[in-house]
Amino acid sequence: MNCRSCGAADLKPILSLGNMPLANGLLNKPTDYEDTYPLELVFCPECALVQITETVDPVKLFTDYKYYSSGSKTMLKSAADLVEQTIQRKLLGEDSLVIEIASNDGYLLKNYVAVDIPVFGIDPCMEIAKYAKRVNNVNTGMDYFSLAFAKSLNYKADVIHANNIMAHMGDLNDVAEGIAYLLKPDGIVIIETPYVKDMIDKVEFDTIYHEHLCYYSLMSLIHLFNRHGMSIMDVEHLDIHGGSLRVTAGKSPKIIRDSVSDLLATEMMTVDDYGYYEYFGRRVEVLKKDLFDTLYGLKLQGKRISGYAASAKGSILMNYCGIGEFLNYVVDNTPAKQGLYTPGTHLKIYPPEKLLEDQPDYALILAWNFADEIMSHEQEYIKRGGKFIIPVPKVSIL
Ligand code: JHZ
Repeated sequence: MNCRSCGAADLKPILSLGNMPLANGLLNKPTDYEDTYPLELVFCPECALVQITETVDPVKLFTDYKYYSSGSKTMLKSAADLVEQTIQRKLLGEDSLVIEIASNDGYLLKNYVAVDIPVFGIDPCMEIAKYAKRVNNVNTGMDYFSLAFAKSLNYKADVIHANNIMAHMGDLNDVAEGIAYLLKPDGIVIIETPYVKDMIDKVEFDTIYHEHLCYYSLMSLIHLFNRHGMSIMDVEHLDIHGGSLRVTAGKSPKIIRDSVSDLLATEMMTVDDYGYYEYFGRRVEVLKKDLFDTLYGLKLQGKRISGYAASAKGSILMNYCGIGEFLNYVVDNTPAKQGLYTPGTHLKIYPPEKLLEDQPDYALILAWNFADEIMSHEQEYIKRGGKFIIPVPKVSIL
């Protein structure tokens, strides 16, 4: 295959996770049939984009999607803070327009709606888009974003948000061109995406799944956006989702902040160098063995273990590490996921209340990115002697 961004042919292998089920492919019954697909991570030496080779049809991935961003207080706060900053930065008001690509349940745009700034969300998942309209009063178009979609709208945006969606895009150049088309001349696009350097440094291998086609560095984003007449004006490194970049780009920015050159300097000889990825596979193997041995040891002692969070990353972690048989069930606060079964491992998903009812000895946090938030509202479980296991970046028991 050729690079999804620059088209170069000579992509270098980084890691193979073998054949994996779809990470959000929750099952109605434990006996339901499910497909698996290869999960191979590669690196483009030309533009530094890390990507997977397999492209699963987005219709299979997103038609029955059950991820609601509002499930995390951390996400809600981060979105509210970003909106507040953006309103001040662009002096937005009733005559402005804010568009969000993959607006999910409206968790971000609702903050603009609350202060009467016009918004338009775009999201292909019908149930979630309906929820955004019904619950958060966010006007949402049910579709995949593309240049053609951008051209079908007869307005332009002051601000475009694209949080946790660039990773999911197969045709990056079409999406970037669509963004450039949809921006007013002085409009800005604000993108948040998991940072590949955090993924490698913190062994976050379970964030590799078929939905995530691309794993970005600042450098790879610069290559992409420059190709479509946009420049990155500033960048922030956030803790969210295990480490993310928040970049702001525009068509003719007057100022490029030092944050861009500063972060770029730290990326030289790391994310742009194939050698940087050389030991990733071995570090993943070490983590897999540690996690397996830890859980196996606990089972030998007769301990009961549950999973906490039916996350996409949890699916990959459980399947790749072969630990599903050690867990009795998984709890998750998303009503749409409760009662279903985890992909590959077929564990039943219960509401979080099950943890106190059942009081397992250990709960493995499968959304380790929200470990603090999860533990903060499970203090009673801890008081009664329950312990949490955090698998990434290294196995720890708290
Ligand atoms: P979470 C998601 O991946 C989906 P996932 C997506 N593909 C993406 O790009 C990345 O994020 C960045 C539950 N939960 O966010 C809710 C509790 O039960 O880590 C969710 O099901 N109690 C768009 O799925 C799951 O955990 C809680 O207190 O790997 C979180 O999944 C909290 C905070 C969450 O990402």
